[in-house]
Amino acid sequence: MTDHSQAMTAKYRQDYQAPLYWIDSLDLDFQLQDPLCRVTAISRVRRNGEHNEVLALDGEHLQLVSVSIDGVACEQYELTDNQLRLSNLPAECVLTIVTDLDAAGNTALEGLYKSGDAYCTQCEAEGFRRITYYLDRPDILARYSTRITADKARYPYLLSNGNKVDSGDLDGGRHFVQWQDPFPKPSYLFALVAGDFDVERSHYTTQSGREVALEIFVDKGNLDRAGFAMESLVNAMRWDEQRFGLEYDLDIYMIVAVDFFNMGAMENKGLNVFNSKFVLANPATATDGDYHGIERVIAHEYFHNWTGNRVTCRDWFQLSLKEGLTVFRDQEFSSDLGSRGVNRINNVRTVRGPQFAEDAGPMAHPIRPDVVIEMNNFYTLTVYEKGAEVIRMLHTLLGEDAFQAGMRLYFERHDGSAATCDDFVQAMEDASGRDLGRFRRWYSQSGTPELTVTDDYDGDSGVYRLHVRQHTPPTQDQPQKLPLHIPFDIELYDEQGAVIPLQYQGQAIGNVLDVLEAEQTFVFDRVPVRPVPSLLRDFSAPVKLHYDYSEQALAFLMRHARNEFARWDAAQMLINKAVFDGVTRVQQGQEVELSATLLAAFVAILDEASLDPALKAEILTLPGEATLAELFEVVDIDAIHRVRDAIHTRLAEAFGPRLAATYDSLRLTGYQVVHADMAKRALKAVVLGYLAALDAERADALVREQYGAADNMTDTLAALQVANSHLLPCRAALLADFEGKWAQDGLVLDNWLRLVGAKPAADVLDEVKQAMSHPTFSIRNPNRLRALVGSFAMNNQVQFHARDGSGYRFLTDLLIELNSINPQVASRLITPLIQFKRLDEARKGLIRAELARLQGLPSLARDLYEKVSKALAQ
Ligand code: B3K
Ligand code: ZN
Repeated sequence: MTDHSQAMTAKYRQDYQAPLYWIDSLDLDFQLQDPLCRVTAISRVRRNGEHNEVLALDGEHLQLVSVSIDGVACEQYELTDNQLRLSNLPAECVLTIVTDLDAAGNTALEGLYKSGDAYCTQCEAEGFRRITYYLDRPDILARYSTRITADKARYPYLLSNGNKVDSGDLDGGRHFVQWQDPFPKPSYLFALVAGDFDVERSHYTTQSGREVALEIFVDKGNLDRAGFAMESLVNAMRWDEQRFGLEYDLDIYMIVAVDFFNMGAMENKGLNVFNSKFVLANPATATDGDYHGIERVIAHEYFHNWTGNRVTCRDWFQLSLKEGLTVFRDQEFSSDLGSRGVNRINNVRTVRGPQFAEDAGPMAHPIRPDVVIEMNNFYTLTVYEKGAEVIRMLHTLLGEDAFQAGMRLYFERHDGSAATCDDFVQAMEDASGRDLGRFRRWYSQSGTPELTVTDDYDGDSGVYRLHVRQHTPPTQDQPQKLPLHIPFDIELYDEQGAVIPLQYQGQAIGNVLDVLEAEQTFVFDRVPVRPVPSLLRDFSAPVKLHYDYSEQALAFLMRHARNEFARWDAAQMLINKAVFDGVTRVQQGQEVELSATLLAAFVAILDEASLDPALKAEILTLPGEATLAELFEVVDIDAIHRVRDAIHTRLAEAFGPRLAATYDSLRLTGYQVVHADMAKRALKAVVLGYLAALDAERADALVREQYGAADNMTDTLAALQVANSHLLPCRAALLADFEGKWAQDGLVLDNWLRLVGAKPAADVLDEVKQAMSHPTFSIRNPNRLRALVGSFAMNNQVQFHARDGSGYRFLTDLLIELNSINPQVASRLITPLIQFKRLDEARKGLIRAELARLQGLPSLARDLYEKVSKALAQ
């Protein structure tokens, strides 16, 4: 990166221009070899209209060998460190470019790189330019054919997109395979894998009768961990046919699990590449949570085949077009297959916690960003999770039938092309006849809207009024905000918990109110008593709700709300009130106290025999410290921690002997990955945590027993987590035992690394540093890093924010090292250092100094540059 200023230039959504040239087909030839791989790329280039502009091809970290145009060697090109520029091209030509690249030296894990012994690729967003010079933008759709040649013994499997059309042996122990992908695609969906694997095989017959071969490639010896991923794939294929009417379109669907991967997985056409974390599972190695994660990610990447691949994005500002929509689809899949309530709760936790924090920080952006320096920085919670909430709001406003009609129209109009978010909303609008004019602002406006609700009731007339005010506070990227179209789902209850029908002057009113203006009043009549309102049911919009609920009303909703999510949400609000109150008390040197109303409401949940244990577990799980921090203007890290702890202990005392009884009632014989059992294990883990708060000695014995007897990773880890978070006497011995058992297995060892990082004690950094010299730890492996350092920096609030600045310094030192190894991973880990606005002045000062240290680096990667400079501009 010699031209520093140019590399850091921001790109604006408004500047989009259609490409000057098209590329209709690309024939790739890969010679995989040491030390450099050779790539020959033959493209059919077609000028877009009449002009004489240069063809500027993207390329980075490549060694150019030769260029020819229509078979004639070309010397008249201009080469910079990120472009190959060709002038005076005919209207159509065949361009042949030969380059060399260093896959083994590619530690950024973008482009073609080595994961262990295998070659693999990651091209989204702009990694293809590290493979060959190309128009590396998503609106260039070409037909690809790919020929791969490599040593046959070391790389018996040579894979790429589409269908295998030829293969054969060559001299010198080498062989080749030729692939052809019939579907035109953008370069970011290209994939290549070469290696030696075990293969899990199955097949699927689509609803129209197409036979599809399914193949999952895993490292040798891991075949006993591939079955669940295969089951999930088949479930996803069936679900997409049933719910969305969408079926698969190639003869083969391949998934490859690799250990070195920057994110979860990648939806390359016909050849998904996965982080092995989201493929490999058996009861001994994976937790229930891991199984859920695999099911979700396998489905997510499969669903991209339509929402992302068949219809792709015109430019990267439109990323949420595929990601928000595909997350919505995977959420619906998980909800249709499992518990809708529990899924909703967990999705909302992510939005209210880390996504709201993103909105409040220096990286705030709309789900369709307006300006980007490094595209990899915009694979965010806002684009993905808030993006999915925006799709969910459309679904709420339109209903399933009109929404599906909108999807059909979207595919009718845009299949095989690159589209925009506006195109999507237009299809929804045209298919449903609903005016989505104001709704479109969700795509252009950043930040978290706040709804402030008051109400009044007139007993004589039976009229009840809800006054709703909406306001979006300014964000770092956007000072001015406009009113949005907010679907506001409500229900009213009488004092027995019966639903009061919503009506006005003889007209029934639906549950979803259209909040459109800055201030609006909704009037209901024939309301026989002052109702208890259940507001923002199912989190019908990604907003903060302010309504002055009494503790009694919240306890009432915890018991009576008809909707599982609303019951959980009432419990959250009750805890939030207690935390808010508790922090004030602690700051004044007083003890934390909980009201009898709150305690009784939580005891009643534990006692409710007919309640799904999974939902019980969710309700009884206190919000995390980072989420609680969202409640405060100035965050008192230590007070929040103490208050949360105290609430946990008070609740444990109120539960008393019920805890041991519940724990015993939840013992299972044998391990099965089915909802009913997962629910019991989840509740058992929560109860064990309360037991530890109540009676550490007793808990120590129980934890040892559970750890010793467990026949599955879920119970094993639940025991370790309680030992770790309560620093039980057994902690050191159990952790050492676990480390000894799984020292060779990186994925399982990640659990140990997470526990080490989360140790709630002042010496945690010593243990973290020691863990970094574990033979299975490598700074080059993103999973290991995220497990250890991510858990320390994101889930160990008190120690990471230690007043002496040691946590900040540790992370910054690491980021400096990572800046040159893997900037993408560095840029994810920096999050807790840039979201410092609400910390006290002393901590802010310490963090600013560390960020300044980063900013002073002579070769700061774009990824970190963008975030550091925004953070320091706060
Ligand atoms: N589309 C990929 C994400 C690529 C991230 C690039 N930095 C996985 C997914 O969302 O399905
Ligand atoms: Zn995705």
